[in-house]
Amino acid sequence: MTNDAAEQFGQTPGEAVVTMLTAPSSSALAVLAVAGPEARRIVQSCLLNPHRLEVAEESGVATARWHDLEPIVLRARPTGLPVPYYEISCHGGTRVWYVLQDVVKAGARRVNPEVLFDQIYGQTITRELYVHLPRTATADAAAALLAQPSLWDKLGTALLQQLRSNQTERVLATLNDILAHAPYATHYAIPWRVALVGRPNVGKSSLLNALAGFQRAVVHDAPGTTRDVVTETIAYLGWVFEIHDTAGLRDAADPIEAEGVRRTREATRTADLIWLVVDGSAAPDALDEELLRTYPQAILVVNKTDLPRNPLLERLLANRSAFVSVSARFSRGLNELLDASLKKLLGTVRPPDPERPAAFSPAVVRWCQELRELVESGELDAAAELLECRFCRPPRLGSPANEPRPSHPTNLT
Ligand SMILES: Nc1nc2c(ncn2[C@@H]2O[C@H](COP(=O)(O)OP(=O)(O)OP(=O)(O)O)[C@@H](O)[C@H]2O)c(=O)[nH]1
Ligand SMILES: [Mg+2]
Repeated sequence: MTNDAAEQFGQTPGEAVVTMLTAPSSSALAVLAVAGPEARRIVQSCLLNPHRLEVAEESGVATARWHDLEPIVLRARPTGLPVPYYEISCHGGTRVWYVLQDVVKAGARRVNPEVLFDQIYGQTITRELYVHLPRTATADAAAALLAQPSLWDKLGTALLQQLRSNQTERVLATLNDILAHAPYATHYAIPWRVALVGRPNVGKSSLLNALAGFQRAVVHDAPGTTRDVVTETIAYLGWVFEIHDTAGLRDAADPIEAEGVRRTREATRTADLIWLVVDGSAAPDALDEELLRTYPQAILVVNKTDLPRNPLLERLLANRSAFVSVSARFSRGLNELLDASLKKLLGTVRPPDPERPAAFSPAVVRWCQELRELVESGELDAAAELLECRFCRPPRLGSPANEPRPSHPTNLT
């Protein structure tokens, strides 16, 4: 490690930081990362068998015992990164918090993963990957994210060649394509927000429960049952939907219900998608018509299709090019509803794409836009520099030029 790297690492020379790499959850296993000039001393002081740290340094990975006998797996990467870096895999749940506490007591500062990855990877695609990876909630989304550094590495090299041979049109076409897909790629790590709206008693809460697979929201045959926004997340084809069940929309005299209606309108403002539910067995009323006019972008969901359809509904449906029929009570039509939703959001029905370089975070979107501006204004040297330092995974500070490039810190062998 160079002195520069040590100074860059934190405000206090000689410090170490610790962070949780795995999402806080009731998982069986968890991983902590300890990094910084003091990381070695700190980790060693927590081990019952401190010599195991040397074994980890020699072979990349070793089993060891925490001072209270807890078995752990220790990974080490002594070279290739700007600072000493260790990973501790231990039991998850509440157990990992004790291990974390021990590391803090031994002198490490607890930080968010962003701080640690900033220091190790700088403003690069790899940093963006590690910051966003724990936020993904499906295996497909995680796979699509994990593929990004090598996809961008390859694409970056191709774009650099195109820049050097003045093929700016090709570079711009690629960047435009990536930016056009950014609105969905950013959802690898962020759920799609869906607001369930409709007049009271049409079966919104029942639909939420059918999708969640358990009785998340109270269902009742009295209109005005749901007062607050009730949220549940579900996964479908690798995407995550955060569904917000809302109070039935009507002019409510009751002040609590009126507040619920205000929150419903708020939820529709921040949603990526609106499901407007109507009761297929009942005659539509003026409120249904008004809601259709208020939310022309919504997917119309006709519920209670297990009951005979009310003939008066035809007039309401006649003005709509598409609608989805469901029965929340019998969990029918749910996949069709989710397919229609993906089609609306993505233009297609498919899982996150592990083969396409994607602008999957706000920072990556910004870099692509900056790159496009530089190419458009003919500043090709600056564009090449931006490509190299953000996307092409150059050897890191402190690693000799002939050393392999650093890879995923959990893949240390
Ligand atoms: N037959 C039938 N009944 C349903 C279906 N979905 C909901 N219901 C019934 O419709 C009534 C209202 O259901 P809820 O899910 O509470 O309706 P809601 O739209 O959330 O109502 P509010 O919270 O008052 O706005 C309940 O008696 C449900 O059992 C369905 O698919 N088929
Ligand atoms: Mg409800």
